[in-house]
Amino acid sequence: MRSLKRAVLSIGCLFAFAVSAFGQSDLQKIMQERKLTEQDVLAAAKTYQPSGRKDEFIVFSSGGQSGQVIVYGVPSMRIYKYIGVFTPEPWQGYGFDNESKAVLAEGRIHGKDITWGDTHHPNFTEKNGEYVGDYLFINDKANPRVAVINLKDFETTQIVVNPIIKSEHGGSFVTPNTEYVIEASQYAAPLDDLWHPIEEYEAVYRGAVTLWKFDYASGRIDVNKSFSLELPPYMQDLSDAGKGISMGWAFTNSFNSEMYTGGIEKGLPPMEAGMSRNDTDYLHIYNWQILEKLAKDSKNYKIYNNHKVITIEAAVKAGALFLIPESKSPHGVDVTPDGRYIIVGGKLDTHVSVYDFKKIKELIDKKEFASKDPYGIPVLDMKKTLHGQVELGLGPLHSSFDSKDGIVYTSLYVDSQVVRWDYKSLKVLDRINVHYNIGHLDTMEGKSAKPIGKYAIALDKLSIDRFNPIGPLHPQNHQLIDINGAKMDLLYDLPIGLGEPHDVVSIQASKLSPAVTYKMGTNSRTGKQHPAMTLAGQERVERDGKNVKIYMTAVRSHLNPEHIEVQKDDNVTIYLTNLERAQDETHGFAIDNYNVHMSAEPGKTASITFIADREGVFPYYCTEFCSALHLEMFGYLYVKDPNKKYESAKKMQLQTLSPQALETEYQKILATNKATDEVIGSVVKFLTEKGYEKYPKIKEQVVDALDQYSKIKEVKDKADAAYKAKDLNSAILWEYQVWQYLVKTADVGLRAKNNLVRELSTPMSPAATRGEVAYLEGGCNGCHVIGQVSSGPDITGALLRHEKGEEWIFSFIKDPAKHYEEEYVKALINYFNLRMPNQNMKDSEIKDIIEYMKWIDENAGLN
Ligand code: K7E
Ligand code: CUA
Repeated sequence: MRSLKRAVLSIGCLFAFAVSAFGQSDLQKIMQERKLTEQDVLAAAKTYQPSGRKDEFIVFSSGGQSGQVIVYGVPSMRIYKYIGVFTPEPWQGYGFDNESKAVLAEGRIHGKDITWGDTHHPNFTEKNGEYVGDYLFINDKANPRVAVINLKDFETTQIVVNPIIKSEHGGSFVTPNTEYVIEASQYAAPLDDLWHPIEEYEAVYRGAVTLWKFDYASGRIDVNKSFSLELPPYMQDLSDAGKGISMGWAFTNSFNSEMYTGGIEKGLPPMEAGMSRNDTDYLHIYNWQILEKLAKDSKNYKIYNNHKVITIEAAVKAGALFLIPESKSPHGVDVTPDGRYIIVGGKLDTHVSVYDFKKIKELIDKKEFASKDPYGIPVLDMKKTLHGQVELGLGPLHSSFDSKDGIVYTSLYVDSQVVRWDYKSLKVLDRINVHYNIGHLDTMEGKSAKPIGKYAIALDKLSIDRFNPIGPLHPQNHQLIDINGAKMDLLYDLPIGLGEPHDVVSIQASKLSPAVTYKMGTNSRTGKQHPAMTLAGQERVERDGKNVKIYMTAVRSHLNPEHIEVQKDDNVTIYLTNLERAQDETHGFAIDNYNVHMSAEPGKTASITFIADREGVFPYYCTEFCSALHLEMFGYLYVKDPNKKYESAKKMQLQTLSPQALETEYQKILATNKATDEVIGSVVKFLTEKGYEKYPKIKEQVVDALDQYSKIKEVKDKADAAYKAKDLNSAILWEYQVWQYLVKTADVGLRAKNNLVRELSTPMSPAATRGEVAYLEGGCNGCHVIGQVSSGPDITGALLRHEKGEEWIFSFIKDPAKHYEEEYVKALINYFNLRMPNQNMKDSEIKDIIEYMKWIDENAGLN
């Protein structure tokens, strides 16, 4: 009852909204103490999100070697989630429950579990080149794979393994209407998956680009409708899809037109020397719309590992594949929002090259080629296709676009800078230092057909001295840059302590509409109803030989069943359905020592399977702190060896309670329940009278509260029946269960009431707000509880209890002793056995407190 009373009291204090009242002088004091410049404070003001405030943009970052995706907000740079993708992630049960194991199993390569990934480039589904925000794709460079993440619940639902290449880099880039997800190889290797000596490099080793077909209806990549294009062993690199005028085309650069194969161990110059010998490498230009048609006729492709690979020859013949020289050791390739220009960076060049697709297309249409490469692919003249080249600085890599026409931002790896420039006029406009060695950068929705700009994020590879030292392995540094003004402005450093994130994509938060809970019984990895969905009352154990299936439910704060008995070496599957409908009421499930864990968000059904190969008693428990009685949310798994004889231990004789004592305890819990129920009654009355139904969020809470309340009847009947049968022990336990439901109802109900009062109360004036601070800081709430008589009188209505109330209260607070002899005050002193002390308030503070008291009176009806 204690905690409940306190909860009721806190409702009394519900006018105590959080108020921060830093005066100017306080701010300056803190700036001095913390050595902050005005610039720093401005940056803080631009990024700080007060409690409860939401971010404007959501950023999805690759998690690098962690094989995960990191989700954070802009401008706050607060991290929201790590999504398990290629790597087990215990919190989400990813890789520990059967449903997610099935997803990870899709990522096996030739039957081998691959439990890590080198994630590089996340990308959204697109429509007309704009981000849709219902799915996210991400590639694994190390083990050529692409994963699909459903943004309804931010869970990975599919992994596809590239059937022909050994490594990749240029994925996962999406065509303008999500027709295909592009994945280009990195290190050339034989496509037939057999041994071939390096001497056969030119003859047999190949690169490729795979076009994964995305099927919107199922939200999955359709492997059967996907195909690849064979490419020369030039070490293909990053890619981007054309749009607008370059719709249908895609672009992939490369860095080994030399076809150098190294041999440092044989005394030959290393790869790095041989691969940067030529002045130019090749930008690959291919048309996926033509390739799509070629993939329909078997004379155009070869089959490797059940997968169609269109030959270079067929692609060239159909006019679907061309090359253009690009500057030494190029890196990023980015198509402008209108699709007209293609911007290529060069790791060893100070220039970026801007290719004009119009010029490219004219040359292709006129069949005007400068030469052919050794594989017969037409090569276009570089100069004739260039719009121009711009000297940006050392090591230009990746580009991202602004909402302003022609404006682009490019990262300089070696110079550690972001450069703002104009790709139409080819002029450099501004540059800013970043810390340090930036790889990718991203402006908001900056790689879509409609960039928003506003902020840029620099993904810095090295953080060196920017953070507190945490050992030799340093975090990456994601820096937020304000790009609204004429000068770029560095706002915030976010250390990323999970792998090396190569790239991020950002989207307006308003474009995402994730679910709050699951439809009851959902298998989150398929989105379909789980065949083992278990509703209340359907909990059961089914045994078939050595296979034991347990259909379990979870709801605050118990798992059902609470005891499971199996025999040693049984094959056990536990299906868990979280029956909650309330937002954020997740239950986790683990069995000690058995390396199993699952996360069941409200409505989800998940399962684990294991061989009970160790005899003993194993507690299982809920792993999310889901309620006050979360620790009680557990049970026992008993694993008994059928081949063993067990001697039962002697029963201990414990003292039991006398019948009178039981009766007393029973009456006590009855009284407690009655009192609690009355509190609930008053809360429900308040909510109903004030029309809670008009407020959807509050209505949701009330529904949740009543859901708990509705469970009472059944339990109460059991209590009554037990009492009738003179089984007082059971009656008491069932009454305690009634109390559990009552407390949960009250808990949510009071939260709803609190929120409703906030909705209904009139806004506080600045004076009243200051007054509340003075009231709280002055410690007035030590004796006065609003809406209640406690160790001092209720201050509600105090202004009205006196003639010239405001004047009297002012004088009383200022100098209470002056009034001690007044009859009214004397009576109060007698009653409370306390005198109102002099709090030495300033006049202005007293005036503010009076304004606060007026506001209390205005809202007194809500108390
Ligand atoms: Cu430049 Cu893999 Cu996109 Cu890293 S890649 S930086
Ligand atoms: Cu459910 Cu803790």
